[in-house]
Amino acid sequence: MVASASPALAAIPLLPPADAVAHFPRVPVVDLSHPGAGEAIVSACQEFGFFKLAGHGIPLHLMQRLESATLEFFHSPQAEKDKASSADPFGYGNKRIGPNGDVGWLEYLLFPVAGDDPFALSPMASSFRSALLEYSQRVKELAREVLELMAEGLNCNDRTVFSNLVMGEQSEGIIRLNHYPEFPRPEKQLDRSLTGFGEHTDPQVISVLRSNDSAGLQIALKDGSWVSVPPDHQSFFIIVGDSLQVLTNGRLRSVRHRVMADGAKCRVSMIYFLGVAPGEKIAPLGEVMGEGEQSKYREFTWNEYKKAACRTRLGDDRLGQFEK
Ligand code: GA4
Repeated sequence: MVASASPALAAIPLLPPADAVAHFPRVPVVDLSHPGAGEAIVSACQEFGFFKLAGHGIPLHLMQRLESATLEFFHSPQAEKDKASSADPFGYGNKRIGPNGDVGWLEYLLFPVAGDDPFALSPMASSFRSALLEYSQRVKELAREVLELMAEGLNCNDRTVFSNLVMGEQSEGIIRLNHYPEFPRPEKQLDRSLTGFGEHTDPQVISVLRSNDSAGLQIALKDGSWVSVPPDHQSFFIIVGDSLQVLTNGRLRSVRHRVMADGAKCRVSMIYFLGVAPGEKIAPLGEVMGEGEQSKYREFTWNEYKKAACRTRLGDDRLGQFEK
């Protein structure tokens, strides 16, 4: 007998069951402490727009500190969590993603990262805020290192061409803390997979993702097929975003990805999205263009991109409208 889903679950689109999606047979791994990391980053970003980062030097306990504080928040009474929701995209959200009707089996917190004490005004406990601050500072420095190695790997004369764009005072960073809960008891027997976070590409330059040891992340390969990425709570996953695809005139590929929720074990992920400043032009950098190479995109600013993105659904191809 197939029991029917509770209303909370019924509203969420299904995804193919976990065993119908192949495991990523060879997840590219870059060890930051190895020589040749720059070339390895570039080749992974050309082929997949994605890689696993090991040897990064951020201690596990620092990641786990934020993970515990995050879980403590999500386990607090609903009325408490709702106090952290707001009209703009930032703050607490539940099932609804973005302004255009996308839904997924998750709840989340979204924070802008700007200034010296970006979370000072956030409505969470001070221990949560300090875990977030420590984590975000370390991950931002890590992102700098990755972007500088990437510039070297692309043979740029200036190794800071990418990092400078996301490290400025005005550069826009976002942290997203996602909680994909276990399904309610009756549904656990159903063996169904729901959309946790629907397929999309990230808008920014790069995203640095860390999750607990619970599966769910899937990426699309060049041929459009989906593979699931085995979780690794000690590593980060780096995701190339639309901005970097444009900055490199398509050499590095922004990767479509999604999260499947099977409800068996809760998944917690924390993602730091590193973006450029609002008025920054997003166009292929001279440093990466070959002699006489034409831009594949018409020029636009980050503000223009964001305005356009706000009118789209999660799965839409947001770069399409800027292609020549
Ligand atoms: C996808 C990546 C990040 O999670 C995010 C998302 C943002 C939001 O949640 O408000 C967007 C989505 C994301 C892209 C298109 C728009 C905006 C939801 C949505 C439908 C925080 C981001 O920067 O872009």
